Amino acid sequence: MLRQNQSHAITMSQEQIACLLANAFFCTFPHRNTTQPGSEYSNFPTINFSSLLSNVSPRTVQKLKAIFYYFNTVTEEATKPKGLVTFERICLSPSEFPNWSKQKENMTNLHVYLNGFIEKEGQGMLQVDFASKMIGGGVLNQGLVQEEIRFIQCPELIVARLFTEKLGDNECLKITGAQVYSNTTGYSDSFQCNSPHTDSTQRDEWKRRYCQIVAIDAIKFDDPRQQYSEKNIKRELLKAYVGFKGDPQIPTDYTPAIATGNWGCGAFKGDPMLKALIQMMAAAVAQRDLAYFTFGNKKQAEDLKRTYKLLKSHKVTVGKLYNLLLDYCKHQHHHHHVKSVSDYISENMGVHSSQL
Ligand SMILES: *[C@@H]1O[C@H](CO)[C@@H](O)[C@H](O)[C@H]1NC(C)=O
Ligand SMILES: *[C@@H]1O[C@H](CO)[C@@H](O)[C@H](O)[C@H]1NC(C)=O
Ligand SMILES: *[C@@H]1O[C@H](CO)[C@@H](O)[C@H](O)[C@H]1NC(C)=O
Ligand SMILES: *[C@@H]1O[C@H](CO)[C@@H](O)[C@H](O)[C@H]1NC(C)=O
Ligand SMILES: *[C@@H]1O[C@H](CO)[C@@H](O)[C@H](O)[C@H]1NC(C)=O
Ligand SMILES: CC(=O)N[C@H]1CO[C@H](CO)[C@@H](O)[C@@H]1O
Repeated sequence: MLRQNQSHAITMSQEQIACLLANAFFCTFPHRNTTQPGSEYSNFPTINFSSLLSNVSPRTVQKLKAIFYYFNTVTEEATKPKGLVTFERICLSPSEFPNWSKQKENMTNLHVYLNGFIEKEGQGMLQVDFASKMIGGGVLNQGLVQEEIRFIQCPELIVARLFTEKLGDNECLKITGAQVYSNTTGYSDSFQCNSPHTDSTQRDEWKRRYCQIVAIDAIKFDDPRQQYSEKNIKRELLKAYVGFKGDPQIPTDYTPAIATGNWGCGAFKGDPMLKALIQMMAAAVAQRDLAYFTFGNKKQAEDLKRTYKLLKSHKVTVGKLYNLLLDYCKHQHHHHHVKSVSDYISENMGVHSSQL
């Protein structure tokens, strides 16, 4: 079990995963029959497939199609995958938390992509899963946004629900070696599973596909104004940082860039610009470059490029940007007609650069 506050990894063969998922499909895991508060596994996601099988809807039909493509591929002698997959829970202790207002790092490189997908154009990079605390979110239910789609394309990810306890604020889950089994298009009600997919991604020396995904869960804001507070900004920074932090054994020159986008900005109501800045700061402290996908949103892509250029040309460090964001939170609390975070920063950057 990957329990809270224990950094630990599990590596399994793809065949073992298929066996566990076959059991999940038939709902054979004992003790995993209730999510009642206080019950034995209340702090874990559900794993048996009963909710998927019993709620017939266009969404679950598309999901099951992908699940069947997966089982076909893993049970056919000719296509049976013969590699491994690693699931690693990474936890930071308070002594490893950055002190954001004091961080002197400059912004790393940022490349904004108007089109493209994290899982496709982000190949070879560390790919961000906009996760739920309970890994996989609504994958075994009606959910069909970024995380759930990824888990449906790569059903091996679903097995993480068997052993990954709810993520704490200082933790992430990294998955190395997952394979894509289905070709899909669309999301939510437009989601369609089109055909089986043959994944020809190379394998590493552990026979894992060169594919690394990191699950980080953003805060779900009931009221979007809640995000403009020091406590919540710090929480999101820490979460992004634990996800982005490289392996200390591997030199930064060999550490791939991060492929991400509007993390926690849909149903979770995050402000896309604030979330982009938070991820830029975490990436800077982790010394990694960012590829940011705006999924066709042209205005956002331009705003982001402009803000990034400004930060670079003013040599704004992580600590300086952090202090600007805290000032912005105060401004938010004192004014009725508030500026956007990017407008506030461009107007106040000069003030801060002369002060610091
Ligand atoms: C995990 O560690 C963090 C940081 O030390 C702490 O705040 C949190 O309470 C711990 N959680 C559990 C469940 O022990
Ligand atoms: C759940 O399963 C356990 C072990 O199989 C059993 O003891 C328990 O009574 C079951 N609980 C419910 C609510 O079905
Ligand atoms: C972080 O830095 C600030 C400013 O110097 C200081 O007041 C604070 O105690 C530091 N926090 C930690 C956790 O070290
Ligand atoms: C940030 O960039 C400035 C010059 O633009 C340089 O002097 C400084 O050393 C850099 N800081 C770090 C932590 O690399
Ligand atoms: C996925 O399916 C779509 C629609 O059927 C098709 O246009 C596309 O070429 C397919 N992609 C792959 C990688 O098979
Ligand atoms: C057959 C079985 O164990 N079904 C359970 C699957 O999980 C859900 C949610 O935990 C339970 O409600 C089912 O009883």
